[in-house]
Amino acid sequence: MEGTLTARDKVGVQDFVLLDAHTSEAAFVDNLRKRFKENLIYTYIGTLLVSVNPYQELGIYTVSQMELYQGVNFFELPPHVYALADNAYRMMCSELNNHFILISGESGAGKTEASKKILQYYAVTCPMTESLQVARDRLLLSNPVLEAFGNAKTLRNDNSSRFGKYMDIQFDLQGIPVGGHIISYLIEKSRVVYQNQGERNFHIFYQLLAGGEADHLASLGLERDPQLYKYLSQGHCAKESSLNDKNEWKTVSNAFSVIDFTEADLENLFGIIASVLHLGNICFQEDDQGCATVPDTHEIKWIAKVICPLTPDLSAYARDAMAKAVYGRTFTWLVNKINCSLVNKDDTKKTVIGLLDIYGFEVFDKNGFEQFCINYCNEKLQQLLIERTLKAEQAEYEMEGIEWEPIQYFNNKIICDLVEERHKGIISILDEECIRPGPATDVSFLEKLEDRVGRHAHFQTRKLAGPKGQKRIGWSEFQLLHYAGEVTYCTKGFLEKNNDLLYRHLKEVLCRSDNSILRECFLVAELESRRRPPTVGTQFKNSLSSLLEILISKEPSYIRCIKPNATKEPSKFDDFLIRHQIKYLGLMEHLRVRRAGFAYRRKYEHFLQRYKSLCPDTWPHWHGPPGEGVERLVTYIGYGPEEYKLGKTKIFIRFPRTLFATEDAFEFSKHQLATKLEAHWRGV
Ligand code: AOV
Ligand code: MG
Repeated sequence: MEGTLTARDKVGVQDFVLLDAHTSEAAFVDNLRKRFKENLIYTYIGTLLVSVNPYQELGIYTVSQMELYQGVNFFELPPHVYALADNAYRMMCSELNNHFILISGESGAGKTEASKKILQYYAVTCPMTESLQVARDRLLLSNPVLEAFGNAKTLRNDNSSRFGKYMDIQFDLQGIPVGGHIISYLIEKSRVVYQNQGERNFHIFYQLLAGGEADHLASLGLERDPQLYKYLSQGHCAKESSLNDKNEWKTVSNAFSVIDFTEADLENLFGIIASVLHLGNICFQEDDQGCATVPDTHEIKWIAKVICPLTPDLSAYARDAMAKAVYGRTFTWLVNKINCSLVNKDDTKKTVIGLLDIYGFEVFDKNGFEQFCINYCNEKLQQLLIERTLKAEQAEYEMEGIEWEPIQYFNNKIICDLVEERHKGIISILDEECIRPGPATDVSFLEKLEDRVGRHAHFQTRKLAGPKGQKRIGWSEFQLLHYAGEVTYCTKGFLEKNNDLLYRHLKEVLCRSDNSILRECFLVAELESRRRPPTVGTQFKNSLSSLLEILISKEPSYIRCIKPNATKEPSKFDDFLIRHQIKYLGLMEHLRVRRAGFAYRRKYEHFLQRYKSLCPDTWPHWHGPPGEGVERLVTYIGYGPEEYKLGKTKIFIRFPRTLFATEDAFEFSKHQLATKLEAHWRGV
């Protein structure tokens, strides 16, 4: 007995549900820390997987590890991302239904790595035929391409995904991966023209310069040194030692050849990448009339001519808007192109596992329009989680015929409505300000918010808080009380970012470009249309609503990723930072929900299989119905009537300590058995 207790003290428990009831946040952190110190980065809350980024290679993603987890019951082995991936896969195969795995967490927490591990797991363990190998390889290789164009070095993560990603992996009825589909969300276009100190532009620019053949670069009019390009050097870390741009270029080039890109596609694509760099180097000076002139016209002549009638400031603004629009739409084109290569044309029935690698809750010192969108996205996903978790629990209790007390939980629909409700929500109010004639400003937007949603319980501004408003909110800020806590947003830039306008004559130029990708991205129909394109906020709202529709019909699995420290160091566990994430990831709440009914449930067969050695009636074999065997077993080991309930196919255990004690007894009996066997072998 003592032996197991010591082990638990040292390495913690592998499922938070096994901690004592009323677990405090401190106990939660403590368990996570114990495990992290032992390099045990995964822990469950029931079927949810919590993962702490180890910032080091742990040797736990080998093929033999994959084989170990293949086809094994979820709780039989230590927690692992492979166990979760395998469980979803097996359920999909046996029940022929669709699944998704939602991976969330803050920047640098390990979401993208987790999604890659899952994809690799399927690539290695799923059955395969020779003719479908190409489909599998394309699925795998879509990653480096998307990462090259959509990821960048930031202060928080050297390989930070600057877009949200949902990827469906399609399987045929034999469980072979046969195709896929990717949807991207809100690529961070502003990075194309500006980077903070210590950050870089998207990887692809640096990779092309470092790895491209000399004559390729010459044909694009590019020099090898990234410092020569304004769009690449503002963060002062163009040559980042931790990133190997040259090698990555090889990986990306190879990926392009597998994913069905033609020579012409690549020529056009890199023509665009090069032109963005040239665009960034155009400078404007003022002439006698206050208009912009371009002193050095060797970079690009045509664009400069178009924007000259503007002042130098406006010209620079137009130049940047054009670079952002071109890059943003090219990224969308790229995703579509990859999707074409992942399409499986055979129309037999397929099931899917969707992987959602999406930005977690963001709370910075200054929060802007981007954080507003990201946090709104998290509200929606939280709603999905609560609904699905509770619904699933409720359905299971009903199915098993178990009495059950409803769980109290905070329904964050009220916050989703505050943001998204038609005509009334913050996005609608923002849109109104964006289109109304007359001088709309970020200040008038704030006033309108105060006027229209000022009385909402989850909304606050400095003015509304009154002189006694102790909350530190600036005059140009508003605060939302999100399900995960308060976040203060600065309205500066909201209107401009939501509008995302591009001068009409620039669009005209792009529609008529020689470059066929640009012509596909900027359609003449858009110029001819009298309808205003939807704003960024509304587009995002619509795409989230479609995402939710995609997810709601599928069976969920969740991974919550945690970043252990801000310095990207192995073995460093920063309590403060971790507590913060536990809060924003809603983990305590999840544990509570998970516990409110029955902490644990197991199919009779599995329960019996594991613990049958504890009762002489069931050991070594029980020949009757498994439910009766379990009843015999738990009565023998002394379960009280309040501790458990027997359903139609499963035993439900109310308190973790009950299962805990059973586990202890099991470990002890194993130990006894081992000692006996050892003695036997020694001939004692
Ligand atoms: P993110 O996707 O959650 O951030 P990543 O998955 O890119 O974070 O992880 C950041 C870095 O942490 C990786 O580049 C690895 O160096 C390391 N890392 C993450 N998970 C593991 C692991 N399981 N084992 C070893 N190292 C790991 V962002 O895209 O910025 O929100 O937006
Ligand atoms: Mg990522």
